[in-house]
Amino acid sequence: MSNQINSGSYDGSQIQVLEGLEPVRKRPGMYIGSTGYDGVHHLIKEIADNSIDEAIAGFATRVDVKILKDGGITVTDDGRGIPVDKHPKTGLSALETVLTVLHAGGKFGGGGYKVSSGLHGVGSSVVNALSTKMIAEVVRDGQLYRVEFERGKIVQPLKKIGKTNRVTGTSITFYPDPTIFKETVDFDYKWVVNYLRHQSYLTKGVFTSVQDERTQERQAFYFEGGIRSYVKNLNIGKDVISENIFYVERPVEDCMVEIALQYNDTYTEMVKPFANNVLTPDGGTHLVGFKAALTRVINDYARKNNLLKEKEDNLTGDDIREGLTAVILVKLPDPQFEGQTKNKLGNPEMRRYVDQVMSEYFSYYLEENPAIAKKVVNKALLAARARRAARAARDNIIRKGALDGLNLPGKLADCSSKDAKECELYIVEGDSAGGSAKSGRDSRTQAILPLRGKVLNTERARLDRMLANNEIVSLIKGMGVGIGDTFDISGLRYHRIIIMTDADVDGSHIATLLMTFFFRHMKEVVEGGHIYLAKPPLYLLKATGNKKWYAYSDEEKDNMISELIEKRRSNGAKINPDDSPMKQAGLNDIQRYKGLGEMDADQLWETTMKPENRVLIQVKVEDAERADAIFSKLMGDEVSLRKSFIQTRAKDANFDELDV
Ligand code: 0RA
Repeated sequence: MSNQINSGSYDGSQIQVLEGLEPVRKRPGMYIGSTGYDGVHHLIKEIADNSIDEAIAGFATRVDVKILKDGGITVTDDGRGIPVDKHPKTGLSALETVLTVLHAGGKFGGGGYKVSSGLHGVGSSVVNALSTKMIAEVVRDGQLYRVEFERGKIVQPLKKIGKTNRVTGTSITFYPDPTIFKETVDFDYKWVVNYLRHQSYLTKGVFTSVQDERTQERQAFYFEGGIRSYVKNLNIGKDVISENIFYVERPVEDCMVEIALQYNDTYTEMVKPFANNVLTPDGGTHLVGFKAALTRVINDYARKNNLLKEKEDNLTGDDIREGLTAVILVKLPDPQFEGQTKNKLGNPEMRRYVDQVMSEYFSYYLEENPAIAKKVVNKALLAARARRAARAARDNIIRKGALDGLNLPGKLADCSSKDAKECELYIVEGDSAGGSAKSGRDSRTQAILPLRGKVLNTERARLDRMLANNEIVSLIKGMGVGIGDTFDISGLRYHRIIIMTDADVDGSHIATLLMTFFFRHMKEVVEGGHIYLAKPPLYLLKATGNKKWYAYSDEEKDNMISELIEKRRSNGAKINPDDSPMKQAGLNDIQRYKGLGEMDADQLWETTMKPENRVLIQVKVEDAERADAIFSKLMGDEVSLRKSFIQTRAKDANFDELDV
């Protein structure tokens, strides 16, 4: 290839070869990060982001996604339509150029802000290269155009198909190449829903929809308020200090700053910073500017209005952000994403821009809403006081050596192995089941911590109250990770923390309270996949000759009975269809376990603790935002919501699947 460059005689078609898509197929990971689930879904983002850009620029009003039965996906917008005129450099139409030449997309950037992330924005041509088939349809001036590709190469050149009554727009259909995406080429409906929901929040007034032809599921989003609606939704299930949401949208130089915020009465801070519609979980300059301005404006207001006395210290940023829900969205022409995972915005000017907009408009907001301002300041003052009390309480407990893990809780029956990777901590409901677990366990790797009665609901508890609760202190001590600002995951003494409670409403409640504690105060432990729910059997089926079977669900019990009947029949036994199923199956007894306490140590070991037999459910947080909403609903004020959840879903432990 370098020879061709040196020959000095290349024309347009050769340029295309040089900038062609072969490198993308050779090293897909370099262009889309992974060739697994994430990579496949990244393709959707690459295509749909362009349509969203067209909406941000003010030319499209809707973006519709259709997951096809045959493995493809179609993204349609009602924007201007990708231009179809000849591109001077390639001799191809602009549409074909955008889809076959690497990095060509940017050159066609429309008016307004080009909000492609700059990082992932490698464009539609990459998707084309990694698809067995791609079909692009464009409507301009009432004419429908169409072009078709296979693995990035044109197989049906651009052709005018005919007239249509759609005015303008772009529609792209593609099929991920299974020889590239070896793990999976299945699109996940939930991923698309989540992506579109966020894009709709971040682009006010855009209508988005997804339709799944495989399952007939469909969903649509439209948020008139944009990030205001986002904040409102993040606070659902929480008591807000005022319905009035602070909102500002201002251009600064060639950038745009948009902020929405609202306080709730919890202790959790939830600030979501975005740059060009990309979430930046590690923050960056926009977040720094926001925090600095918020802290300064509130302290200034508090001083000016004598809410903060002369001799009192300034409120800290942490105090001020307790119970704060905020979304910060900046748009800028050339975003720099930094850090190991590129999750942090680096552009230095954004700090100033956000600070400037926030300072000016949030000051107005406080002046105009003195009742809200007073509540916000008082809340921060309370937080400051509580923080001092919590620190004193913790220091006191640490002085007594109670949290350091050297001094293990009296109730803990530890295991003998000190290799955390193989160690398990069973948190067991009740002393009697705790006793059976202790006798039945493998004491080399399994430790037992019995908990008595109800666990404190930590959704609304501050550190000082938590540290006054013996069960919680035992748990923290036993785990060896500390709490609050002394939390350190490297101290974790067991890589599996297994919650073992009765299979009834109370047991589910205790499990939920424990999960709340882990999610709110030891999130890293949950994220590390260390939390599990043990699933004790629901039934014991007994037959003559000391034969027995355990069933872990009603369905499993019914299947077992059918299998036993079938087996007897094929062994030639006479089966009377008028008999009860139990009798037909040759069973003497079906026992329903009401609690762990009904099992003796051997049974508990056999059914719920022995690694080869037991059923464990790993607790996952795939989407922290949704999990947060669920815990707020669950553990907040609304008792009816909580009851129905506990009865139906707590044992499933997949926060992502729940509807909130
Ligand atoms: C640049 C110029 C024009 C349209 C677009 C980009 C465009 C790109 C995409 C990608 C997906 N949907 C899109 N819609 C529009 C048209 C400029 C003009 O018509 O004058």
